[in-house]
Amino acid sequence: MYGAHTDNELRGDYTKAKADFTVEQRDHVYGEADHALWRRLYARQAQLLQTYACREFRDGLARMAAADGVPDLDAVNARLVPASGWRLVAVPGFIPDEQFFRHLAARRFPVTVWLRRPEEFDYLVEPDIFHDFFGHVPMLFDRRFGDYVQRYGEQALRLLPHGALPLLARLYWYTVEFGLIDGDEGLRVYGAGILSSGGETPYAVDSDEPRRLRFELSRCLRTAYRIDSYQKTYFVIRSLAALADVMTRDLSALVETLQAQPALSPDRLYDGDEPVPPRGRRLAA
Ligand code: HBI
Ligand code: FE
Repeated sequence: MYGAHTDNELRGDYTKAKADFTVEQRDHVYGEADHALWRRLYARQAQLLQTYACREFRDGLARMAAADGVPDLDAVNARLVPASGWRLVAVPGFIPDEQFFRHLAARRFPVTVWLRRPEEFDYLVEPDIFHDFFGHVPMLFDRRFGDYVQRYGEQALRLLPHGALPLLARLYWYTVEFGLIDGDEGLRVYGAGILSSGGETPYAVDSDEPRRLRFELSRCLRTAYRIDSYQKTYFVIRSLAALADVMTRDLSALVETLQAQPALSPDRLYDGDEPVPPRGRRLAA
């Protein structure tokens, strides 16, 4: 997916972007074909949610009322701001790390304005409005998750000048993008990269192929990730409150220690890992 290329060949129109890289969504025109594609994307993912998405995601999605076409960000803000203090801002696409973290730290979530083409129904490299909106926004209705992302933005902004981007990007990747949770409904998904993908949603929860590990902050910060295939390792949190708690401590010292250590491979287990079984092999309650 994305994470490595901020410099060349970005697909969006950056000519009208302001200093903070935001644009006006109304300057981007969606045609009837875009709305039709949106409805198809939405319908496919919505049908997977009841069994795969965590409750907070399902609740958030229901509050967005965005099944009928490409959503208007301001209309969603009218519900999102009172619910959790988060606000959506439109961006041309991938934006520089510092600006991205600045938005998160201020409880503003950047949403790409353009929608993929029909031939990219299943896969695209850069985040589009379907990934950003359908994948990320439902969870932002949850205050605890929103606190986690804001605190992540604050710490990332502070640690970025110290060369911490590789570590910070892994943490975002394995939680906000590809996170799993096992709460009272069993193993479920909260990560946007999974929930905006038709193929990876069942794979992440049911397949015997990838490793699923109990979330541990330093293990996660050290683990390299794949951008060209489904993940080989997922990290499983116990609750969103526990995730938010992780980010209340100052990560400076930990990051400095881990920067001196080699990255871990996503393709194998290490001593001390605590595997979590796929849902398919779990005993009935
Ligand atoms: N910009 N639009 C957008 N979306 C992202 O997810 C994003 C970004 N810029 C930087 C960035 N992500 C990375 O720094 C994080 O994934 C760590
Ligand atoms: Fe994303």
